[in-house]
Amino acid sequence: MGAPGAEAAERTELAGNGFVGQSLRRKEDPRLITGRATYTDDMVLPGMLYAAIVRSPEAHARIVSIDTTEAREQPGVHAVFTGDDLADLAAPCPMVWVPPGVEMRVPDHWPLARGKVGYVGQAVAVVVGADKYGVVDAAEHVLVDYEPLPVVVDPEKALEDSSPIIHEEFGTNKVFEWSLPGGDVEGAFRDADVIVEKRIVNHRTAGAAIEPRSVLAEWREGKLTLFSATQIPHICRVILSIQLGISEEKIRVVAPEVGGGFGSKLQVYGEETLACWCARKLGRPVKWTATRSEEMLTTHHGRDQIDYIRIGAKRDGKVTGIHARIIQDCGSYHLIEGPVIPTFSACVISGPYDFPAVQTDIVGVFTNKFTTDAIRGAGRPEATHFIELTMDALAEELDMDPLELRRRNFITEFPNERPHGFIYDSGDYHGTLDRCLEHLDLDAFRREQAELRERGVYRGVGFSTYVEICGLGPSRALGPEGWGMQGGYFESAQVRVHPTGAVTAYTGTSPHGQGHETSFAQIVADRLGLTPDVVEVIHGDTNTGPFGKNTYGSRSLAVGGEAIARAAERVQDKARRIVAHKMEAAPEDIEIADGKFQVRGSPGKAMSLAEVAGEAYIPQDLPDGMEAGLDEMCFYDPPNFVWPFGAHACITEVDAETGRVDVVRYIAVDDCGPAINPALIDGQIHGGIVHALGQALYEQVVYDADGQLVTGTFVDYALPSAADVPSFETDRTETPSPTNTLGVKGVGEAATIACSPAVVSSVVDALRPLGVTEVDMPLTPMRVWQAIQAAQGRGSGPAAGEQGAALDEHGQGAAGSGPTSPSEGGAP
Ligand code: MCN
Repeated sequence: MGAPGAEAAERTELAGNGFVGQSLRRKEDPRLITGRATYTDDMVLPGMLYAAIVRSPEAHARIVSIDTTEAREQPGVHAVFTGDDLADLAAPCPMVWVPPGVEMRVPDHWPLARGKVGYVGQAVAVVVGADKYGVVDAAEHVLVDYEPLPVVVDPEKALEDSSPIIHEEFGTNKVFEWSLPGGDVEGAFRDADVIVEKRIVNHRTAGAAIEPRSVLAEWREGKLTLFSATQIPHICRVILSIQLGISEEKIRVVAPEVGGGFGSKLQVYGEETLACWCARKLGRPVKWTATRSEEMLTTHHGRDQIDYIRIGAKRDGKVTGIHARIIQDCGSYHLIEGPVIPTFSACVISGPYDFPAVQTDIVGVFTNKFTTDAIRGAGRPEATHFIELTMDALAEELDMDPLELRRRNFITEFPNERPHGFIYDSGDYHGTLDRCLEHLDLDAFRREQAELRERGVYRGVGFSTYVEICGLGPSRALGPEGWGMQGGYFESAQVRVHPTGAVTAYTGTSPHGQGHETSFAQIVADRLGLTPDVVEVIHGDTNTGPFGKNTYGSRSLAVGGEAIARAAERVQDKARRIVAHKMEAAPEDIEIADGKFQVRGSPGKAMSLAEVAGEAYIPQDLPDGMEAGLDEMCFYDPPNFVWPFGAHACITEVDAETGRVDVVRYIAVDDCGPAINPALIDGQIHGGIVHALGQALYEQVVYDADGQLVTGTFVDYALPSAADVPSFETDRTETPSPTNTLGVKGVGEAATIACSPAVVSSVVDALRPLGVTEVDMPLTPMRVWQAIQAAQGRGSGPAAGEQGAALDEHGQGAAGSGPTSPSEGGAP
């Protein structure tokens, strides 16, 4: 179960022009901000047809009959298909986590429902026709007769014996149960002087990428091309090959420009398979693009955990153990990896603290909702949230400063093997907290807070010190014989110097906003004595470059960037040997200076990369035994995960009359190793904070008791805008990871993992004089106001940890109301 040891990677001295570490502007931005980028929905192919999907209005029902006659007769309609028509599919949508020794219940999940539906929005038929809007109208004419079945949406109720069963074949709604223990947890609680316990609801959220999902499939001469707004083109190709029963080399998957994913496009959705199947059947290209409501209904959701946490400690604050029981709402069917997500909570259960014993017990549950799967952070935001809020509760119980409690328990020695077998690679947890406090000046804030309170203004500060696991990851740890993921977790790269000296770098990663074209070009440029603008980085097309494992889990730099660096170093090494041969010098004496390969200290004895390429591609005088060409590949499988960390502080002001929360200051100090491009890191941190602020304050996917999605549009699902957040104060420390030669760790999810407990804790700190000790996210004005009323003994607001609260609240018309919604300002 444990990760393999962190074999120290030797860090190479960077040769060349020192572009690594510079905040270069993103190479990809000019086309993005001038509207010249091509997204899937922009594409039009000759003879292209459009698909519209008929979706279930019922959360749980048997399909009695589907009558497509009328729909087929609508103008422009070429075909209408149902689940029965797709009987020739070789396999349902796969779920790729098969944990060894665990009974995992995986219902067949077909692109079009067969016999029954388990969630509102489940696809039951597809209409294909010539007109984009005509097919939507025609879909209204598909008549489906449903026999409704009892619905269950609350995961804890779904586990009760009296609950309706969603998949009769299993006789239970339990998806799986497994534990990740480490050390003697029960002993740890026996030895503890103090035990704090909490129940924390980490509610359901949406990825909410601005570009909705979109697919365009084309068959030509026995070959399939799928253009898809996906994070995982290579993985998608493997899965399509299995589902469609087509040999993999006949399939090309292209991720054109992808307008954000945030995990929600780390998926192979039924619509991807369906478009390919329809295109093959009809012999015409078929496009489908989700409407925003379809996106909210049927693009996987995230979080949706109920967490029961216990932390034990001695009187002096030294923690003795942590135990978490996680109830994960999986929705009614799986997509590719949903059930594994809470395992990532378990990986970081120790946080940055030296818990001698840890244990996570996870139970996955079917409910009549859509699938949950990876959304930015995937399991680690949930864990940070429950660890940090429980540490705050422990500090309260011990009457100790919460930062002092953290400092007493920080891990200080690295590499550090945690009780459950994971090895933290490197860290300096005091360092990031110190830096955060340098920015904050806590004493000054406390004085200001006291003065403001005198005037009835409630400001508070909250902290989050976190560690995360990313850089997925060692195949030995994650693969079939490790956790049971059915795949490898290496990354691939190819660095090709063309005969003229131009350079193309192919990466198996598939960026969709992270800026790999820039940062990877910086890495290659330094190794080949070039400037990044002449290094072209190609990604997202299974027909170019080697097989890759794509972008998620903040893996691209630590695994894909390392692969690129290694491939570039292989090119550099060959170039050195060619130059040494031509200059009659030793390869070790060739250095990169002034953009050339030169004999050390002899600027006159130098060759440009173009000259080296000329020698390599017109091989008349190469060293004996050397092959022609200058083109190198690397498949890099890391020896360990990487473990970024940091300290965040949030200051909020709460209007005690209305419950409105404003974020006044936000300070983020993160450590993701040496920066390749500091501006890209800042961008990732900014976006990551806003993502988690959204969850903490505004966003919630809400289903009513009948399984109807109530938050189906951006009117009901409130995303924060730039106007709702302050200007963030970011800083970094740089502690290299010994896992890779770049020393880097991931940063794409770090801020999302860190942020939410700092926000909640700051609101509790603000309202402490009013007696508020806890509030569950999202901290909508209604919830905060109710918490104040309850603490003041005026009425019964929903206590923290009550799952039902969101639904009741929504029923009263408050949940999901956005930061700018007029309905939320006033108290009821
Ligand atoms: N970086 C760097 N130096 C470091 C660390 C990182 O310059 N020491 C840079 C990298 O070169 C890269 C960027 O930071 O350009 C992010 O790198 P990394 O942490 O490796 O993350 P990934 O590229 O693998 O991105 C995945 C991550 C995830 S899991 C989600 S979810 C997410 C995220 O990135 N979704 C995003 N950031 C997003 N940003 C945008 N704009 N859109 C999304 O959908």
